[in-house]
Amino acid sequence: MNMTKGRNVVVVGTQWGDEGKGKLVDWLTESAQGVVRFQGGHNAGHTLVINGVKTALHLIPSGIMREGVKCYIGNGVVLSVGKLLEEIEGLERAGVEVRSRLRVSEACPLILPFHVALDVAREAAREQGGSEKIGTTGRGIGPAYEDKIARRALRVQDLRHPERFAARLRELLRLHNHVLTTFLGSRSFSFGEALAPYMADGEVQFEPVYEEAMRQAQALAPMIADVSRELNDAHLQGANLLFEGAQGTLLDVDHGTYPYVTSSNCVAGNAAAGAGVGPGMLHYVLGITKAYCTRVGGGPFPTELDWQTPGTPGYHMATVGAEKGTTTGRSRRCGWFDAALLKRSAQVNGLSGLCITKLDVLDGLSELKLCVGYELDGQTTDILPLGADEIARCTPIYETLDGWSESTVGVTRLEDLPVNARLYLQRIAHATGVPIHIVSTSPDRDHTIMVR
Ligand code: 2SA
Ligand code: MG
Repeated sequence: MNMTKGRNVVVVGTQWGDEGKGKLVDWLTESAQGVVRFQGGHNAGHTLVINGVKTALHLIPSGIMREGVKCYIGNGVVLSVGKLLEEIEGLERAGVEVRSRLRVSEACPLILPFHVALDVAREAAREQGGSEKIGTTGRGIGPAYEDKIARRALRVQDLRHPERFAARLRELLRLHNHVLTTFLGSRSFSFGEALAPYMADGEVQFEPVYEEAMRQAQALAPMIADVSRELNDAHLQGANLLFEGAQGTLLDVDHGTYPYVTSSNCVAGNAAAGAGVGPGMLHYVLGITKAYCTRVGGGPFPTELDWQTPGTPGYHMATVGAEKGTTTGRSRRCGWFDAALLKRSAQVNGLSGLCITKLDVLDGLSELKLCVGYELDGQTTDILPLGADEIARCTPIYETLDGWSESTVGVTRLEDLPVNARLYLQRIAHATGVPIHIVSTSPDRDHTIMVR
């Protein structure tokens, strides 16, 4: 964990996102020279308060808040240039210098307005066709990754070649407008105001998309880089790099609760592929883990509680934990800690250690349940199965532990935690098979316990 020279750390969420990665990345950045995003897009989010100004970051690594730290957006990220520029301007208004410290991979696939239209239309079609919505963030993430995998995406580097860009854009629009008008267009729904400037007759128009992209290209140009090469060079010069995962392991497109997942690999291994470095450059994997579970959007959640009725433990988690999404403001579903889920997460990430966050939210609950396995089709299992249908059929097997009434807010030494809180942590480490290296006891960066 010691960030001596040339030691690189990957930070991943081990549940369904919103585990509190932002605080830990900010805290660890003290010993890093570079922070790297390697997957996802502006569907991620955390709020920072700088000099009294509230700024939500979705794309730019939170390392940007530390002077001198370089920030990288790797090839694995799907990029909305418009949203990136908005974020840069927001930070600059708060007095943070961004442009000289931010590097954006030329290999990032672009998110363009038709991706957002497709995302919105598909969700509406699912709902109207009687299937459960994925509950996407509506940011065009899935359709942008589809274009990447189908080898037809427009990428950051194409912005440098207006003619090539225009030709490919026309092809993409032919394809996607066909889908929008024939397959999805028969359903009645609204694309919303944000898309209005690009749409006419239910189709996305070439001119506004092209012109906007070319304008944005100029502003982006100085930040476009060969991020893979820069990271390898920084490593050779002894820099400590921090790879900042977005979303969480159970939202990973392969290992999550498929199809209720995001469209990228959120697991630690993708830090290498999504940034353009070798796996040997990833030295330590920190799994950020909430002391209970939350998820936003659709899909199975074995330990979900009633989180809407006052007086229940689920309501306690939702309200004390202020469980609302940063990007969309949606309420997060809440439930008991799931050690069998975490066992899956530990395996697919190769976790070196856990950071338990929001322990203080559990203060005052008289008893705590911890899921150690499931009953599935008459058998028991100690690890989360693969795929939404199997997971939906799981009945959790719980252990019950005593809670604690003392406040743990702001505690900075393990021995100062109530004995039942320590027992709860011990049980988590034992049941998941991963040592706990850090415990966070409030959003404040100083309220952090280093266990070793
Ligand atoms: P998408 O938009 O295609 O990635 O959505 C697919 C699923 O992934 C979930 N997802 C998330 N879950 C938790 N947090 C996320 N980021 C924001 C935040 C969310 C917000 O940090 O607070 O503000 O609502 C995130 N991004 C994607 C999503 O809910 C779908 O289940
Ligand atoms: Mg978040």
